Amino acid sequence: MNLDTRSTDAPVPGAADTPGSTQTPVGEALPQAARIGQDPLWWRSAVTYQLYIRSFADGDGDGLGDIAGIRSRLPYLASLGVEAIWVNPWYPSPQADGGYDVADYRDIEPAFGTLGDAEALISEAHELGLKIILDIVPNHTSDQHSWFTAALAAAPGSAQRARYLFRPGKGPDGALPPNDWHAVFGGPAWERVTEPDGSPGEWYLHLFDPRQPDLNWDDPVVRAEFLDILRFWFDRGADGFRIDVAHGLIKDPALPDLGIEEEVLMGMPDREDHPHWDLPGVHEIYREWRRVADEYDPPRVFVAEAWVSSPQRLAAYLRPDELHTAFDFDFVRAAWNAAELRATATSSLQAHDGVGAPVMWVLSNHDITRHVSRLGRAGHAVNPLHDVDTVTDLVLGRHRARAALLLELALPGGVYLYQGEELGLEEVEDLPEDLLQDPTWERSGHKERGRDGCRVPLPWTTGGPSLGFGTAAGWLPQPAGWAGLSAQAQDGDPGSMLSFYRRALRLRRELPALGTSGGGETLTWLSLGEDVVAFRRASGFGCVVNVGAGPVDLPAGELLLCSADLDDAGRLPGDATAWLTLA
Ligand code: TEU
Repeated sequence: MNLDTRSTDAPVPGAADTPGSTQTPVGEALPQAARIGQDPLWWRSAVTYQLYIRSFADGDGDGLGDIAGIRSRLPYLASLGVEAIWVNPWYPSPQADGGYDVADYRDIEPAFGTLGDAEALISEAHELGLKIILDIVPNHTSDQHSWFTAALAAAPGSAQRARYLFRPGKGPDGALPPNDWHAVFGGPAWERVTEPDGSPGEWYLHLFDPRQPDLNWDDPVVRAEFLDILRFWFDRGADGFRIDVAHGLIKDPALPDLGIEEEVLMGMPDREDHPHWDLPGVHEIYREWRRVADEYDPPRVFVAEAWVSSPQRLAAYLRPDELHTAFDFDFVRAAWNAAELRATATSSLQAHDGVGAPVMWVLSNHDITRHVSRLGRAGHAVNPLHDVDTVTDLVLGRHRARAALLLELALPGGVYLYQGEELGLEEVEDLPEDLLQDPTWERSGHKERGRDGCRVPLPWTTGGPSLGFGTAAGWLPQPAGWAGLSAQAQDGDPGSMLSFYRRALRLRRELPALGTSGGGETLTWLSLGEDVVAFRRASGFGCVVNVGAGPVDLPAGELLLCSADLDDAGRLPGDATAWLTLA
């Protein structure tokens, strides 16, 4: 596609004009929570807070976060000003991959609580006006799921094995894997089983860890099971689902070799005709899911985690009869560079507009290096999601993180925040090797440390064995400096990151140009200099991001919020964002 990266005053489509969308400002007098609670299109513009349950708050003192911890912190989330929460997988699981190895999709991991606790959390969130999104993992189950243990006990060719992707090996004794695919966490994507009679047997596919066997989505039993799981949680009040690895469910039935010698850990699909990422067959699955979501009142919603090769391929998941939203990972990957940020926002907005869907902007999640660290890397020509760079300037990173927040909150669409970013937490890059739990560490042969550094338990207070995370030490240790970054330390300090997040989120709710359901709005880029990303939205709202090092003049207007103090001449300093009402 032709990306318009010029800094012109040409209008760019923003949130789309879909048949169901509303352009009327909804209930301005109501508190945001009530407003969101009543708006069936809340998902088009909501700010959603991601809860990595293991690391959010530990209610029972076992070192692991849990539902009791979340319930105790709901008032904090409501006062932060978010409108929805997304909870990472909380189902019974051996925790081989932080809960993304699900053993039972209709219950709660005992270490996290009970089904009753989950139901209580859902209703308490709703009482506070917060929507709640759960996480569904359809690409694979745990190897401890009853389906997989049954498959291992059954014979090759059985109905039980047909739910997964079992194949004979290659070579005279079948001792070689069926093809050359690599697992995302490292090593081959196939594991050989021992048959019930003790002989070496078939192989099964696992695109992630061997303890996460891939399901066979060509089996109607698998399809029916997941429709029922959706209903199970929708019936209990869940407002929607985040879909894990939404682009991975269908594989080329010929299972052709990839022909790639070198492993690309946590890599991106690098070609449009990839044999196991983003195959056209996934779309029929989501059309079926959409019909289930639409049976409910209000309709339930989906957000896809889909790592695909272009904004157009992402938008294909968001056609009106498919999913509602998807994370915008192009924005996550964009370098701190005006041309690149503008090009990324433009292409994302245009592609989404083509299908009438809002963009979901993201800076961090539980899989990628925290953005305070990414934005604090020396150079910033690139913005690696995983690599560790020894030169990280956290002061600069936090400075830019504030600017980046105002940018994403000002763009049309919704925003996902990752727990702890409101405290300005950095990636923890020096966790002792013997504590690392991400399967990537072992599976990569200790080449990649993995994602534990963004999953360290949150600091709530300035003291205690885990800085208020719980009454005991947390499952990963926190850096000493996090006492000063705790919610307690930042609460009431007007200059803190936490206060800044609260202010920005409040203003987003109050300004008529921002945080509405959208519909037919255009965003107009303004030319304010080579290092400046600037745009105008409805009602004369303006956002100016200075990604350069030196100060720039602001356009005439009333300053609403700034991520840093203006200089003595009233100019916007480097690495800062201003919100204004343009004159
Ligand atoms: O992540 C999917 C994942 O690992 C992608 O980052 C991957 O690089 C991509 O699919 C390749 O195209 C999800 C979860 O967010 C993660 O925590 C889990 O470990 C993973 O799925 C397996 O369930």
